[in-house]
Order: sequence, then C-alpha cells, then structure tokens
Amino acid sequence: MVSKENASAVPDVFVPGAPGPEAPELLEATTPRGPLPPKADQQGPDTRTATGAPTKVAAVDVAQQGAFLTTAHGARLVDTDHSLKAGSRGPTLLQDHHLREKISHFDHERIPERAVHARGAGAHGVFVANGAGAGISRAGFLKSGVQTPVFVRFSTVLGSRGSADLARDTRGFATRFYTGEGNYDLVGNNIPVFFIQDGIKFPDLVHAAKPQPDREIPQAQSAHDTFWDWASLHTEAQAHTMWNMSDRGLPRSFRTMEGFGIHTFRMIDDDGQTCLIKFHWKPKQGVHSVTWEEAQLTNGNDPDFHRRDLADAIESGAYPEWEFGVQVMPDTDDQTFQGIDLLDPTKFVPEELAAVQVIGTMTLNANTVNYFAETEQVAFNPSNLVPGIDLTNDPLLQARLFSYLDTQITRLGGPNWNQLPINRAHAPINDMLRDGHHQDAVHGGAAPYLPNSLDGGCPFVAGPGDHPFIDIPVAVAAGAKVRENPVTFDDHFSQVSLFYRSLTPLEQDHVVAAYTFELSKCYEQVIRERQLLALANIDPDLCQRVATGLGLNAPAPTITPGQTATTTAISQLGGTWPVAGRTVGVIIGADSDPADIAAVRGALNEADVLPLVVGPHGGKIGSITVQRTYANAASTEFDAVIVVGDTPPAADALPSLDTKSAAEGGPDTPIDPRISKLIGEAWRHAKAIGSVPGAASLTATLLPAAAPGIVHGDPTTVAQQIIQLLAAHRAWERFPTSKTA
Ligand code: HDE
Repeated sequence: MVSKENASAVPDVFVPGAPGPEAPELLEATTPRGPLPPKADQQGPDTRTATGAPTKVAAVDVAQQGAFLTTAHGARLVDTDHSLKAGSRGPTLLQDHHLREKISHFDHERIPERAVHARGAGAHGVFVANGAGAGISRAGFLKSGVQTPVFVRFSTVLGSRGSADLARDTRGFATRFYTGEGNYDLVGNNIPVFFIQDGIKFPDLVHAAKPQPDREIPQAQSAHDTFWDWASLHTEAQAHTMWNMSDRGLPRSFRTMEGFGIHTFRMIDDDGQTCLIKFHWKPKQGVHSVTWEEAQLTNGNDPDFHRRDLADAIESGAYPEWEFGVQVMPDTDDQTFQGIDLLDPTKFVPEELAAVQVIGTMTLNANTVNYFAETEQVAFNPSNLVPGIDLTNDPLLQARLFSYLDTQITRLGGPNWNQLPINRAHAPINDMLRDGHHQDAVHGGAAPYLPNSLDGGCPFVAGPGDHPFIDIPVAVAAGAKVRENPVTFDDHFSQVSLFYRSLTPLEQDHVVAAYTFELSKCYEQVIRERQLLALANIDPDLCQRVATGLGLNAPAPTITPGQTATTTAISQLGGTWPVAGRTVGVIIGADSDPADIAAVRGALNEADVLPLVVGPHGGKIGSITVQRTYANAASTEFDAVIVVGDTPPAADALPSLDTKSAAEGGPDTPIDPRISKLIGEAWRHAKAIGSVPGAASLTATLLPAAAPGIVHGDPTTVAQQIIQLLAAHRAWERFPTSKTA
C-alpha cells in the first residue's frame, strides 16, 4: 500500500482517509481556479441521460463547474458572507436574492430517511460472470465474461441515519447490476432467512423493533420490550432472531459478510426451461464478526466504523470481492425441495442439499464522490428485473414488489426517482411515463400513448426474438381467495435448532450471552418468560442457560426436537482467509528504533495490511509520522497490535484529565496506562499481539509469555507471524468456552 500513487500528504506512508485529492495550503487561496477532481478512489454514477443514453460528459464535469461562486442560475457573486442590508447596521433587505436562495435551499436539504435500512454505506464495482449461470438463465449479464457495473449499498436495519454502525442487527446487502437489458436489483440481507412469512406483517415487525413510541428509545437495537413482546408471540420470527443473536448480528466489516437473496426466485433459460434458485454472496475475505464488547466500545469510539472500513479498504486498493452463487432446485408444482417449502422465507436450504454454484465475481473498486447523490438517493427495487430472472409467489416477496416503488415517491419527492443519476439505467429507456415533479427527461414526440399513429407507432412492444422480459406463465393453483398460509409454513422451530446445533461451543456461548443480554433489558418479566418458551422448543440447553442468566426457571419444551443433524456454512470458525485490508496498530514510544518500525511496516504493507502508527503525541517521532496518539487510539480499530520498543507514560497521561489513564498503571509504571488498557482489550478480544525487542517489558508486565496469539522476536518475523494469525481472524484458543473450560 505504500506504493499507492495517490499517497496522501503524509510523506512517509500511505494512510487512507485524506479528505481531498490534494493537500490544502495553510493560507486561504486567492487565485481563482476550477473545482478539484474527485479523489483517485472515487467514482460517481455513469454519465447517462435520464433515458439511459451514454453522454460524452466526463464524470468530473457533471459536478459543479467554473472557478467562480455563482447563484443557482449562474450569475457570479462577489460576496457570500454578508447579507444585503440597509446600511451596515441593517435591517436585512427582502431584496437579497442570494440570501433567500441560500437559506431557502438549505432549509430543504434533508429528505425523509428510509423507514428501515436508514443507515448505510455504498460503493461502486464490477460484476464479471463466469458463464455458469448461462445454462439456467437467459439473462445477458450472466453470460461468460460479461462485465456489468454495480452499485452496492450495505446497511443496518433498525437505526436512524445517524446511528452507530455496530448495532446488533441484520445488515442489508443491496446490489444493483446496471445491465445492458435494464437495471437488475438484488435487495438482500446478510442473513438467509427473514422474520416473517407474509409481507403484511412487515409494519408490525418494524413498529415492534424500532424505538418505543413514547420515549423513542432505544436507538438501533432490538433489546427492548416491544421487540421481544412481538417476537415471542410471533414464533415464525424465531428463525431470524436466532441468526441475529449469533455472531452474524455483529459483522467485523461489510467486507466480511455473506449476502443472501432470501426469497426463492425463478430463472428461465433460452429454451424456456425454468428452475428455482436462491442467491448467495460469498465474501473472499471470509465471514467474520466482532465480539459484543468490541461492538459496544466501537459504537462509542467510532460510530462510523463499518463505513470507514469499507471506504478505507477501497481507497487502499484492498478491493473486497464476493463470489456470486446460486442454489438450483427443480421448478416443481409444489415448489418444495427436500421437504423445505421454497416459498417460506423463514427457511434456508442447507448447502449439503443443494451446493452453491458460483456464477460470477463482484469486486467493489470505487468509493462514491457524494454520499447524498449516490448512497442516499439510490432507490433499490426488487421489481427491477431483467429477462431470465423472475419472481415466485413467496408472499413476502410479493408485498415487497409494491412497497419499494411506493416508498420512493415520498422519500425522493415524486415519481421520477428513476431519473436520478444513480438510478439511471444503462439500457435505452422508452417508457410512456410523463411529467411529474423533477422531470429530467425532455421527452420528444406527439403521442405518449399506445397505440398511436402520430409517432409512427413508436414505441413497439417486443416480439419473442427481441429478448423481452417474460412473465413466466406459471400455473396458479386453483382455489378460493383466502387469508392463510400453507400448512408447510407451520414449522417455526426445526431449522432454528439446526442453526444452533451447527455452531461451535464458543459461538453457542455468544448466542446464550446475546439472548441473556437482550432479554435482561426487557422491563416486563412475562416477556422474558414467553421468549424462554420459544427457546425451550429450539434447544432446551440454550433455554436453561439463558434462564439461569435471567434468574428464571427454564420451561419444558412443548414439542420434541429430537433431531441431531448439523449443517456446514453456519459456523464462522476454523479456516484461514486473506488478510488484505486488515488494520494493525503499531505502537511506538519516543525512543523506538526507526529501523524496527520500518521493518514492521514494510512486512505489513507487503501483505496489503494497513499499519497505523500509534505514538505518544501527534506529528512526528523522529522521522516517523504518527497516525494515532495514545490519547485517541482505540483497540477496536485494530485487528492486531505490534508494540515496537518501550512505551513509557506520555506527558498527557494524567489520570485527572483522562479516565483511561487511571484505569491501570499510572505515571510510575513502565507502560503508558492508555496503552496498557489498549493491550488489555486486544488480549480480551483474542487479537494477535506482537512485541519486538525493546518491548519485552510488555509481555512481562501485561501478558502471559506463551499464550496463543502472542509473538515476540525480530520485527520482520513478528509482523509475518501476526499476518498468519490474522488469517484465522482471532486467536480463538484464548476464549475458554463453557463446554471445554
Ligand atoms: Fe425491505 N424495505 N422490506 N426487505 N429492504 C426497504 O425500501 C419492505 C425485506 C431490504 O440500501 C425500504 O427504499 C417491506 C426483505 C434492504 O436502499 C422499504 C418488506 C429483505 C433495504 C422496504 C421488506 C429486505 C430495504 C426502505 C416486507 C431482504 C435497503 C427504503 C414485505 C431480502 C435498500 C427503501 C437500500 C429497504 C420495505 C422485507 C431488504 C420501506 C414492505 C425480506 C437491503 O420500502
């Protein structure tokens, strides 16, 4: 990463996060010049007209232009700091068009945030198909070697737009493919099952999970009475809540999340053959999470942790990648596969029953230029389909087809949200939609209706040879109009048990702790007792352990689970994965050897791991630029730490100024108390910790000498060992589990 061409103002090392493309001058500039281009890692939406035609406008020129400040109508302004007044002591004149325009526009800068998934982060990228999907779908973007631009938005569900990233929550994983046949939106989550089986329940779910209506608390979390009141009464929600209570609810990064389409979709090939499929995104970075304590600390230290992590990784050139895969099932009359009703979105298909077949790879390689224009204004819609991919009758999916279009009319202020730059298709648009607020297209023609003769009959409906979208003529089961589910939707527990059984003992401990924490936050005991009834039917041991934590008696199950099977692809432990884009804190003292620091940084950079130097004060220590200080560094921003040399208390290690300084040690200890605290947290979170000669006192003072994940030696070797340890994400052996301790 040091070799990055766009290395920022920091001369001796590349660190992502520079606010602009060039370093600012100290004094205010006075020579007029045009706007700076975006940073090298940034890319705006493709420059298209509102009807999808490529334009010749360079991406940099779609933003503001010219060297001079203007009104919104293009007149140059001489002053933007003083309103027009009747004399220097006022009053201000209504005539001041610049004041009124500036203030009035500002007054309307905010739009309604998304009702759910309000907090998110987006990035651009590319999807390259490997051709394996072409055998099952006629979609052009799945043909071998086809490259399709994508925009992805990751999100939490419950929190408001300004909430913290590391809430225990589901994550949205919404992908737009700008295909040559129109936009295809796969609006999925990082959990393959959903809370409800029928979309009509969605407002109930969201009203229960959002902050309670009287005091509007708690923000961005499910640990409260209304959520568990609803979830314990509505037992089909147990499947999703179990995934949320596992480590999946606390991703380490958007880059280390799986993604799922959840619903079963239908594909149709060139010969008219159909199949049923489920979509999967598999991160090449592995599936990793943070611990609950890390999440809580991070939400305070860096509420933007996930969006910063994504942007920094892309800016550093550590582009996150996902394999795109499908589980393929036969399109049978009953839409059931191996006893699993494929229309029930609270069920997943274990990978042993249908392997995930990879059909392409997605790489996210550019950050946005403007958050609002792109990430906020992107309007995903599960109805955005392309030829070759169609819907099923999943009643959750069916309701979504209405909701997403409907919600944009309020959120984006009218019916023309498809014309916002980030929403423009990369395919020719010839619809019959006209006028409305913020119409961006200048439609020609005399006859916006069909049939017509005045416009020569244009536009024409496509014939079979024109590769149209086809609503696959699936037979509809004859029957009465009813408000009911098929009986196959009635099993609310067996797959939840399967998930829990498939976790390692350590991961099960986390689930126990999560349920215990969440339910302990409920005010009403009866709600805890009711949720325990559900847990008894999922796993009696889980129920017993949570009940013990709550000081309650575990109820008896009302059904006999009796199954013992497990499934892979549930546990996150036991493998090794690429480490590119991970962050290591390199903690130095005033007298640390610059050659040792350089060797550590060099080895980490070599592996595309980002070293951040933590020093006793800002600026430089000798020739080394400090990126974090003892006072502002937090253990939670590092995946591992390496201490180089002694780190005695810095001048500002004053307990009276900083409670962290009072935590451990103090001015008389050989280690700065903020660093003791940081190392102590890294130890507790089972992170790899290295020290190079000169930092020997560290292990002696703070850590057991020969514990797993603790390395000591020469700088290069230590850095390399840390990289190896990082590949397993954590030194898992350091966590005793209830089953093995
Ligand atoms: Fe959504 N959902 N949803 N949802 N959803 C929205 O759409 C809705 C559901 C998902 O980054 C909203 O544009 C209903 C399932 C993601 O912009 C809204 C139902 C899944 C995102 C909406 C569901 C999702 C949304 C809010 C039940 C996983 C964020 C603003 C029928 C497969 C997309 C907006 C982004 C966003 C409604 C169920 C995923 C209100 C009514 C199931 C990732 O329209």
